[in-house]
Amino acid sequence: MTTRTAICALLVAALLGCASLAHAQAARPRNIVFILTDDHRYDALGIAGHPLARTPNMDALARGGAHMRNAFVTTALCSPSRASILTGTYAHTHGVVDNFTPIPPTLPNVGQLLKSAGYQTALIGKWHIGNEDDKPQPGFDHWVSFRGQGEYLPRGTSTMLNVDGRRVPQKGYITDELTDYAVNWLSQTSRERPFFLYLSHKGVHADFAPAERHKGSLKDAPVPSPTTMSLEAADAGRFPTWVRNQRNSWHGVEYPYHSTLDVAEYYRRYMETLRAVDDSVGRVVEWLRRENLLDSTMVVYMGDNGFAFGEHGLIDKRTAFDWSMRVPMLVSAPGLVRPGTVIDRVVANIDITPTVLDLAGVEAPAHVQGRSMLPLFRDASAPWREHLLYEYYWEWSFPQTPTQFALRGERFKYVFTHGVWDVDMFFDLQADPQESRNLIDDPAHKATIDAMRTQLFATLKETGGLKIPLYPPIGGQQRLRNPAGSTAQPFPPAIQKR
Ligand SMILES: [Ca+2]
Repeated sequence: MTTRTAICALLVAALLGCASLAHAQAARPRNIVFILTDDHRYDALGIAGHPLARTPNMDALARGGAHMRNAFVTTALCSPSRASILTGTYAHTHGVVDNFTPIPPTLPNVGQLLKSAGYQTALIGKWHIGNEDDKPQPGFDHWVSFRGQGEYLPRGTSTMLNVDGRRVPQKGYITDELTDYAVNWLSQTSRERPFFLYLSHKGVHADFAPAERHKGSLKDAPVPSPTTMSLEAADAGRFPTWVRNQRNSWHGVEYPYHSTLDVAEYYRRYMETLRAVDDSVGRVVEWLRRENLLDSTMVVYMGDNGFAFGEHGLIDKRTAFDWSMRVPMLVSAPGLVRPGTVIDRVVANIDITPTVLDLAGVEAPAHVQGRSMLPLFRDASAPWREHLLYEYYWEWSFPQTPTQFALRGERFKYVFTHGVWDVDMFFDLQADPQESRNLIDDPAHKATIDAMRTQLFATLKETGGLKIPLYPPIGGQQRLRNPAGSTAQPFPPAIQKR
């Protein structure tokens, strides 16, 4: 063997060694850190180019792994989305279609499944499934939560945390305090078994309250003004009557929360509040780095739904517009996800449970309706779903948003509205990413619209969704209109007699 051949042989052996090491790392169970934030819209990230975003830690997480640019939730509302994350099922399967209904005990959550497989597990932060109940749920060795939405800052005895069943006063700003609890628990975990941390922030849910250190930090920053905000834009875009009417409602720019709220200022406060969540991501990642655990841990960051700041004349979430159903999703998993990966396949909250189970080598139960994303991490062109099913069920409390079912593909979206005398919606997101033109009556798209409607109902049928979950009304209704705002809007031209 010549010297050159020997060097080549050594290089090949070294490369093979690296490959088998990577394989061994990928094959064995890893630690899992799942960080969930509340109402974080998909584009509110530095890497997404948002002018108000100050998210260096989230950006670094994405750069070190994957940015899932077409990540969605299957229902854009806190409790239903969380129940879908925890069980890997659609809202029509778990039945949590409002913020009051608990997950049925027949559907084990991902904590239970990983704990049974030997993981050390903790849930720290917002649970908010089943209304005000914050008692420890099965599947978590350690539990830190609070009732309902929780509070950003302590307010005497009304802001108590539930720590493993004990009432403990909240001491400080909630995002920082939850991170303290998370890092403290991580520090106590054994290296003998993998861990699963579910860190679920209250931030950035309304009413936004930034940490003291971030207050006013964006006060002079210009706020993007949505091109779809005006009534003229809604008319020109051929939007349904319910969309044009909602602008003058609790969830509209003309009467937001039945107040005179300045939506641009509200947006700044939201982005300032997000900065502490970014700090939290940085602290958790730094702890993993210091403990030399980054390489053996998958970190997933995502939002539970989006939020509008004037798009289509609306605020809030619930609808099938992208600002509502699309969320940030960032994945770091050294050895499994190459740094700088960008994936545009349509992934969702229901894919989280099957993905982490796959990583842990645990078979997903038959009821799981999402898919493991691990094949996509290896090869972004791997076989995958073409469209994602979205659903939202009308709520008594907020009657301005009707029941909606939608199919979202990488290019097209079809939205079927149930229970109102109105038109549906169809968007070409490649040509019109801001969803400014409803193409439902465009003959050029008729064949695609018909095919997507057929597929929507086929998907609903296959997944047991041809039913409307219904519960008795709870609480009051936010149904007022502002007499000084827009009047009732006419029927869309498409359903006026010609
Ligand atoms: Ca939410």
